[in-house]
Amino acid sequence: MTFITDSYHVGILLPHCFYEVAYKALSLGIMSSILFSIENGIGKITLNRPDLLNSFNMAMAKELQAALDDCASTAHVRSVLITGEGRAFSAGQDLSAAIEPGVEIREIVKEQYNPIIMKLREIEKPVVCAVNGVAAGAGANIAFACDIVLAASSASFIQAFSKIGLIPDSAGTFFLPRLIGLQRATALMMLGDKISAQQAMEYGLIYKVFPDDSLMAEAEKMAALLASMPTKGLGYTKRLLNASLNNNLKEQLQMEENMQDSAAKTYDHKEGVKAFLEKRKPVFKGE
Ligand code: T3D
Repeated sequence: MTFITDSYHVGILLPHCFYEVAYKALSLGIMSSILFSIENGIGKITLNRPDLLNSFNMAMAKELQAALDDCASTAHVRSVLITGEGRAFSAGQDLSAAIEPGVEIREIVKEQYNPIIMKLREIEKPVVCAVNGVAAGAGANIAFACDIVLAASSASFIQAFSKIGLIPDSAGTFFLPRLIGLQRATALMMLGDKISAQQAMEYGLIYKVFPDDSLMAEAEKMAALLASMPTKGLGYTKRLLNASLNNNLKEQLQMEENMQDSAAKTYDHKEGVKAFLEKRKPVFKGE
């Protein structure tokens, strides 16, 4: 049994690939603002400030960043699942923390949100987001930066920024026009209308909606499926999709050629083809 300690977390490593890492506010001796566990190849991150609708302060943002780093660097994590505790996914920035004396909003964006979005996009493992309730402001845009977004039927999404005189951050102005077109993105951002999970799915902002009581089971099933798939190939696919947001056709074709070459050299490609020819289910290792 091994203990890991650093400024953000304390954990216990157990044999048989089961890790349970509880993030703690060590100095205060209280549970911190996220829950993080690694089990069966899934890094599960739960935003855990339910009394404040999982709104972000610096501590929660840093803990989320640290958990994403752990998921990226831990080889046996092959998918990530993000959700929220309680009735909200996240109400975005904790507005009481943002008005504390000496707090610069530029620093909040730079230190909290920009690194979260970059880590979500740069981790070469699939990230599933299970939106369990309202997702507002940065909370909504963090969800939209994930790879596959599922939502409970009672969940809702709101670009709340305009209502408090701010602009949409956390890459909202990057992803929304690309996901749903300029017209809808503009209207949602300027008006700050709350939309239902069903509406978000019809717009193409999210992938699927499930009844409230089956969301987590469905999200865990999807994360487990992704964790059993060829991780490197999925990672290369994500790299290509990221690049496609800026590349021209010629650049993208070149990159596909390069990534296909890399994918073809993986263990999982060989196993996939072998299993197909032997008419059996493949056993992928993520290698
Ligand atoms: O630093 C910066 O500001 C820059 C970074 C910006 C990034 C952003 O995310 S800006 C956008 C910040 N978020 C918002 O403006 C959303 C504010 N919240 C709401 O609009 C609503 O609360 C919701 C639509 C999210 C949910 O509505 P509802 O009716 O379900 O709940 P409620 O009654 O409004 O909220 C419940 C409690 O949570 C309430 O506290 P109380 O009365 O029970 O003591 C409310 O004040 C609190 N709460 C909700 N959101 C926040 C919050 N407290 C702090 N910060 C919040 N964002």
